Amino acid sequence: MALLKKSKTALPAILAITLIALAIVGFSYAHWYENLWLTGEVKTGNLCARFWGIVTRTDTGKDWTCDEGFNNVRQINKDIGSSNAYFIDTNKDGCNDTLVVELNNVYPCYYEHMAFWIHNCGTIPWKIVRVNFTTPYETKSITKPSYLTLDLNGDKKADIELYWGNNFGQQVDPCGRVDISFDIHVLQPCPENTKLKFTATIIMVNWNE
Ligand SMILES: [Ca+2]
Ligand SMILES: [Ca+2]
Repeated sequence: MALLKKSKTALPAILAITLIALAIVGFSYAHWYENLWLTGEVKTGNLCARFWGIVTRTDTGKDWTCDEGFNNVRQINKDIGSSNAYFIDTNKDGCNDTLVVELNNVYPCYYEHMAFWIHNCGTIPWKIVRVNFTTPYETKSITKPSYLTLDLNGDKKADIELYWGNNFGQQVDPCGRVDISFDIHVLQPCPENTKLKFTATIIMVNWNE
């Protein structure tokens, strides 16, 4: 009887211990999950990139020209063409994401070089993976340093060639920034007396090493 009585009292005790144990496990699990969540937040962090400062241009007066393939870049004694470049916020998130380039009264062989900075304003490193070039008539993407041509007036003939170089795949840490530059060479089919325009959008991904 004593044994039976003991076992009868032991069962609820075991259940109670089990329940407490489960409660402790549940409690711990909840805490662990919360910690994981917090850790997860830190790890996913805030991916932020923004253009920094201004776009510098080589043509600030007398024009520059070059030959095919950006060879023989030289300044000439005339100021006919000009360029303009500025940043816009296409998705209205308060952060400029796209570069607009305008070419005014340019002509075949006109050369321009532009440079700007992109700043890591977030909490995690990123790298540039793609640049999309858009005209009203076509979009082209590059994922590595590349030459490309763009049709800016819709006649299916390329009006400019571009060379976009550095910084693909380079890790940029929070608060860091990268200097990006590209060349423009106006080609023979370029229309006369026209303002030509294209945009470049830069796409980053988070990059944790
Ligand atoms: Ca000029
Ligand atoms: Ca064209």
